[in-house]
Amino acid sequence: MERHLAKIVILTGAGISAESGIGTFRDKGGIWSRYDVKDVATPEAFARNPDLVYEFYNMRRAKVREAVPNAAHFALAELEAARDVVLITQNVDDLHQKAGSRSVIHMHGAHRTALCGACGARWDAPLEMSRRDVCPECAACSVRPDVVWFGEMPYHMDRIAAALETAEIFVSIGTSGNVYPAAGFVQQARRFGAHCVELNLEETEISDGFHETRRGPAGEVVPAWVRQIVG
Ligand code: BJW
Repeated sequence: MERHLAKIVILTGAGISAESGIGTFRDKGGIWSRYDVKDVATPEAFARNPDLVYEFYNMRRAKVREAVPNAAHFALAELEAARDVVLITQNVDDLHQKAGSRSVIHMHGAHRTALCGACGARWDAPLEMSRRDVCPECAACSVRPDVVWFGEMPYHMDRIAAALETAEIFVSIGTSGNVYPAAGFVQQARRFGAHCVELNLEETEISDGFHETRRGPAGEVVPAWVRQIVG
């Protein structure tokens, strides 16, 4: 395989933003140890108690606005400038864009946009979202965070499937492999012949599916891996 010319598909998860001060979900002290998924990250939770869900995302949106990218985000932006890269993130922060990545597929949505649950319009999210907000397109009071909750279909699945089918290298960075369909991407990419690499602080649920695993903080292992690819 001509590694230097390969098409590289990258999947990132919460671990890549950990060193930027954004908490992960399932690590010790993570978001799901402080909040019950069923209270804040399902459509049913939003229907039952929208104020709690708005508060949860307002708090996280405010934190993300202050955050700055780390060496791992910058290394991936450098890689994108030098090679054929498709960058898929499960994260709803904008640290890849802040680091200079131009084309990012946000499969679980983004803090920076608001979504109208009635007409599907999107616009820049206000810092504080509330049930009083009105859609600028259709005037409905159905404004919600533009994120994918459990039981909802992740975004851009067609583009992602096409990328996985043509990947020569698939790299999974800082994701625990607990949440599908993202946790199944390594198997998809592998089936189509990609060399699969996992970069993570620890072993994960899906480590066995990779040809190669490297352990360590993203801020160290990602720049090292990128240097090896770019030369
Ligand atoms: C470091 C580090 C450092 C730390 N350096 N590394 C039964 C079986 C199979 C599937 C299902 C099932 N029952 C239900 C399902 C489906 C369900 C699912 O997967 N459930 C499982 C929990 C069982 N999935 C869905 O509902 C999804 N939709 C769906 O499946 O639609 C149908 C469909 C079918 C077929 C094809 C296509 C579609 C929707 C999932 C939505 C997930 N939403 C969330 C919230 C988004 C908004 C928000 O941010 O609030 O997405 S949940 C949360 O988990 C968030 C994340 O993106 C996602 C993944 O988490 P991630 O990124 O992996 O974080 P952690 O915390 O888990 O891991 C961090 C990792 O970093 C760890 O490994 C650390 O070691 C590492 N790390 N510091 C490097 N410094």
